Amino acid sequence: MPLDSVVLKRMKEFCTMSKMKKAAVFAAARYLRPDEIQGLQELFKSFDTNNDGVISLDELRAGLREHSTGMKITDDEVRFVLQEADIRGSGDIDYSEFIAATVNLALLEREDVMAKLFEEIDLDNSGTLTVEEIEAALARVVPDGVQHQQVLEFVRMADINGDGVIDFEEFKALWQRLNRGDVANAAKSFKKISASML
Ligand SMILES: [Ca+2]
Ligand SMILES: [Ca+2]
Ligand SMILES: [Ca+2]
Repeated sequence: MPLDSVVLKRMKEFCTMSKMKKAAVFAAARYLRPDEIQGLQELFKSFDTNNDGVISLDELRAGLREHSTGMKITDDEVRFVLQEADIRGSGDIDYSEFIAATVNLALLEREDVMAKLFEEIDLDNSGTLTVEEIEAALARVVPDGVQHQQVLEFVRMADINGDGVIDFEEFKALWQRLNRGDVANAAKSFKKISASML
């Protein structure tokens, strides 16, 4: 059975995202209902052939080759996908990472998903996110964290009213902007990185 081309496209998109965006997608995807990701769950199982809950390099290679009939996928390309999707750096792709890499980003723009993610980051329940709160949230997802400069840039980009913190409206607006931009740029940048893949 050929792998759904939409899912492949999402995987490519994910591989070209910044580390910060990957962490955000990963964190938000945890708030989707099981029925919303059922197809992806089954796809994960089809990759995880030894059923140990993670996709190893060999399983990823076999899965991608099996699902992309007629297209050649090199070892370098498989390693590239593993490296980019393995956001927590364990050397394989676990279930949550796989869902993050293949989820429909439009689902993550939903008000309830955004609200839950915002609440999770807003540790002191102030209704706004500080640089420190965002850094702490990122550190919980990606073990080696994200560069301070990148977080500052993110806050500057999102902080429309210029008060130095991000409220929920600013958070939603930035998220939607990021998603639109990534869709447009992903194909181009991925081509550069991995010319013939998928
Ligand atoms: Ca496995
Ligand atoms: Ca806060
Ligand atoms: Ca603000």
